[in-house]
Amino acid sequence: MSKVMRYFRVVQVSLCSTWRQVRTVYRTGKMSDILAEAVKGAAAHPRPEGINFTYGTAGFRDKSTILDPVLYRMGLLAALRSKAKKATVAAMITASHNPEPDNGVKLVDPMGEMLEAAWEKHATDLANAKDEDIGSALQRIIDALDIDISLPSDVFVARDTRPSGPPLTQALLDGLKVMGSTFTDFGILTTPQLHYLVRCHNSRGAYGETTEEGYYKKLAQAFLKLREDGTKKKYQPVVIIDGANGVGALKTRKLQPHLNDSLKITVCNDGSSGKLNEKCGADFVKVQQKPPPGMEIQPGQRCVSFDGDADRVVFFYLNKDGVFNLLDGDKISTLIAGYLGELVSASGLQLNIGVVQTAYANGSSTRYLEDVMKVPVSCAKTGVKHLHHKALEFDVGVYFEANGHGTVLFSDQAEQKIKVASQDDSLDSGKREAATRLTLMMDLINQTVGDAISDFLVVETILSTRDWAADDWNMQYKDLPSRLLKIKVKDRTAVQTTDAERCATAPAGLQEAINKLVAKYQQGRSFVRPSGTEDVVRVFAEADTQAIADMLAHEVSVQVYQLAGGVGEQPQPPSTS
Ligand code: NG1
Ligand code: ZN
Repeated sequence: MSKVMRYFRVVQVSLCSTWRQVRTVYRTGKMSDILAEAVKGAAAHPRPEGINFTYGTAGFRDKSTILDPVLYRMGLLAALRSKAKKATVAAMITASHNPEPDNGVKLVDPMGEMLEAAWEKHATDLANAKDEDIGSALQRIIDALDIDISLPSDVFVARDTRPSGPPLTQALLDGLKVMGSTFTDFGILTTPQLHYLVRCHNSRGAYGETTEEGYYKKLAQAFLKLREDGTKKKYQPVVIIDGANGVGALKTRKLQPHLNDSLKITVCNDGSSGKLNEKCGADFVKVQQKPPPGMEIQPGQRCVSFDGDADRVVFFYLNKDGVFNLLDGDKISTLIAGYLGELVSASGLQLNIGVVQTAYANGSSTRYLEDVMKVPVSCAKTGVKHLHHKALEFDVGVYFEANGHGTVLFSDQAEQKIKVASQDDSLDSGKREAATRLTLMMDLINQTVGDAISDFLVVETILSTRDWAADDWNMQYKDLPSRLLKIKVKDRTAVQTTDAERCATAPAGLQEAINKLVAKYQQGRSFVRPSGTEDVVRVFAEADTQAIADMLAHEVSVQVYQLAGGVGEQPQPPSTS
């Protein structure tokens, strides 16, 4: 090295180390100010003694009356997450399908994904830190992840229609303000709309316009282009939507004008009288296997139920004999996978399509997908983040929970190939047309997260293209009867599972007992797992008749009650009347 070069090298090194020192002093100074402010701010959001909060499958969820300190702390954490990712993140205030007095919060990552799993622990630690320990809890996260506190942060915020939403939003904003974060409060949105907006923003508009109107425009434009002219023999463009008395009803009304007259939508349970999720909504319909009371339904009429934050959707109808038929997440994923599979074949593209389900998927749907449709099926743990993760393994990954929460993911490579094919003049028109329809389907599908409004439009598109009535769709395969029960136990973590929750590893003897019971029945299947959102253990059973599914679920419940520390009265056998 020449003398001159050496001189510059020395200057460079000393400048770098001086800069590092200045930066450290600046960061430390700024950090101690912020941490002190965060502790001071906690005085207005005191944490109650004796409660342990956990960031579960759907963020924090609890009685709204105790959540104020959690929201404040999640404001602090959201700002840190934004600094760590050097991008805008989001916080959604909702308790989804749970009763109106509950509420919750979940953080959304920059591309609209769920919060990275490794941060769930930080969220739980911070939520459980004593008021005076907030500073050190934040410091631990900052040190562990080497977050530059002097970076800017920006957070999008939205809530569902719960009356507890505004004060909880305020608590979250207080946390953001303490951190000096900028934010946009979008007010009332569906959960998937917020996921969509944060992705649009961070992709600098490549995913769409960062406005609520932009969301409706993107979906409606794709929907209208996919709609074919001509009268249909069986498909009727008429639906009734049960909005669960929540945000889905409000937002469907906003979508309607964008759809022109292509679809006649009647919205019921729109919040004008009933309570959120009370005797209505996707969860009620799925669990009770019946329509919400008060809905006037003609035989064959397609009905659609959203949940309280409109990220789940199920369809149902009464057949000509008035018998209730549910078209749940499994039927939706089968319908979508079948249609996308056809488009991919017609386009001539080499893309693998797979379906991801959970153990709650109806056994008939899994068999139909694997044996008849020849589509690979993966089983993931409950919670969409697990399904989402597995769906990324396919070029086109269709994932749905049986309860109606799901979407489709297209890999970057698949998206690229499809777009190129749609504009490739050297391809024959059939191939190009199929690729064009695939690009429109990609626009219609909210790839960030399950979205009731988007999924509903996807299903309507496929039914219309196939000229199918609800009955035709339902006939693809026949659901096995099933039963889902919940059992209260002293400590739900006493139940532990493996193999995507299909096998219980604790308490000792439980899985052996389940195996023995299952072996008694034709097509019997049962598994148990601790809920991630409620303080219960869930029991699922399936068999060839409803009476047997009910009996198996009951017998397994008794085993859970006896072996896993059941509380209250022992489960009673199902009534046979
Ligand atoms: P838990 O409470 O962990 O079973 C429920 C649903 C999940 C998922 C989450 C999040 C069932 C059996 N479980 O989870 O599928 O949707 O809520 O909302 O439906
Ligand atoms: Zn929901």
